[in-house]
Amino acid sequence: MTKLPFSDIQGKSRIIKAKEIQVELLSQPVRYYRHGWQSWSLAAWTDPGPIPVQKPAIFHPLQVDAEHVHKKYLNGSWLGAVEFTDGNILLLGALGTDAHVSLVQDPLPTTEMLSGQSDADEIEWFVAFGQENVVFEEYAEQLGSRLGRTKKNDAPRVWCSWYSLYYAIDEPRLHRIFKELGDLPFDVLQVDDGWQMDIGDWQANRKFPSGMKALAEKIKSTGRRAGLWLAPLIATRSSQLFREHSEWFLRRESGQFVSAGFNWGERLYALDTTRPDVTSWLVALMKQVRTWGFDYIKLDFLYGGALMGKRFKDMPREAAYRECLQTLREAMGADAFFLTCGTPIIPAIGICDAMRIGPDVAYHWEKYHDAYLLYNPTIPGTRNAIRTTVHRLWLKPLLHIDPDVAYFESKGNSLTQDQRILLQNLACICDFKATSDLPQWMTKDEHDELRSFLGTKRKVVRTGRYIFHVNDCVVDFTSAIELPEVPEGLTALWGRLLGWLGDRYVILRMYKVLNLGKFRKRRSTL
Ligand code: 9PG
Repeated sequence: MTKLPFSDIQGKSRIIKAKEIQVELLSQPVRYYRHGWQSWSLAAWTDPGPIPVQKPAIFHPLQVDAEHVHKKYLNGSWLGAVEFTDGNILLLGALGTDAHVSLVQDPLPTTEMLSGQSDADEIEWFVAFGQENVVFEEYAEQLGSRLGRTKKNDAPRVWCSWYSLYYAIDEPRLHRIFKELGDLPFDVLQVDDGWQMDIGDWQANRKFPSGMKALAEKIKSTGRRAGLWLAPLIATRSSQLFREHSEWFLRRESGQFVSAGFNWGERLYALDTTRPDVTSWLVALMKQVRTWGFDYIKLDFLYGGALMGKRFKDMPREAAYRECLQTLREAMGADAFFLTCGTPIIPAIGICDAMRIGPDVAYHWEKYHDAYLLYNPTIPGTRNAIRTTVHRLWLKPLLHIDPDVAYFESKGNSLTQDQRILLQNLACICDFKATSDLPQWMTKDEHDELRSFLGTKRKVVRTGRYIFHVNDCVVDFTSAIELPEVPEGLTALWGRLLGWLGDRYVILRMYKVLNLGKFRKRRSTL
């Protein structure tokens, strides 16, 4: 254990090799920067007290780091920081994979400490005190020189099928939309979830009778790159992959399958990516996608490759994940644009071109039951997306950061104009422009706004933690940042009941029915 007195880091940053490290704080911090594990997990400055464990627990593997979610003290993945009354911050950050930072009390004498722990051997730690932007910039710089930087050109401008159509995609509908997008300046048309046979079975389903090669060709005939979504590291129990190769899936020491959470109305399982047969299958899959003609590849639910379990190769879980990403990258080729989503953050640096850095946006700002009853800041919702994304902007020098899509259409959208404009400005701040809006649903003005958004670069200056000047307009994200109040009394009880029902799938199945209703309604307007 390496102990670092505060006086050792005043005025200079330090890089220290250790398996465990503790940095003593001189005074009580006023805020704590918690950094969630993967794209969707919360990253935010919060009060230094604990916040409730988000619910339902069945989602934990796909929303947080399930290994640390029940810890009573403040903690985060790879890094942690504290802010003092004078506005300066102290950051402790790992420069490698498989590390965790907590804010702990040393009982004798009572002092608080930032404590870093590596699950692997000794790693390098970055420690710095000072102005927030300077400290994070230096941390990113150090990460970049060890893990790599992948930002080359501007990020492509993307139209993505998910946020307007969800599962309501099929061949004729997509063909029509590709045509209706006309000459809007998109570089990529990306087909999201809904084309595949099952999660695990990555062949075209019945809705795409001409197959995926024909679909990619259709996109390319519009003069754009073809993009495709896959979730290659997980599978549902019903998939052919799981039924035929259950031995490929990650298990615990006890032999039980490791849960990768719950989605698509089903339990999810994760591949053991250290098995040679799994690696060959993944390589063949990536090559297949390239052969079809897609070269913008959005790989999602990637956390599945970094869950705790007993692997074929005995190695730390995040190092295994990084190795798998490297294999995927090599298989898809250096010329493919590789977007990671649902990805553990630090292990993906230097490998992918772009990374989703927050939860999904949605047509709503925040849902009462998600925010206040389940206390879930990870679930899709625009407020959740903005909050976490704004807290991860420091990653920008390393790779393209994806804040998820911006909306222009107001039809069927419960976001206010101001909230939509916040998303549009966030896209400009991230330098990553994507939307899912359908031309036929936009008014003439909305269509023009989208064209100008895609066609012009806005000037961005950051003037505060949450305040920016974008083309001389002040953009203030404060309204998205605050976390919901901690539920008490009856609300807390009601939340617990809802979480319990969720864990027993009752609510989740109801959700599926409700969502299907939503998709049907949407489809009928197409
Ligand atoms: C397709 C979508 C889109 C989207 C991805 C991902 O339960 N969850 O917490 C949860 C989070 C995100 C999510 C789905 C579920 O969305 O981020 O862009 O590709 O999958 O299914």
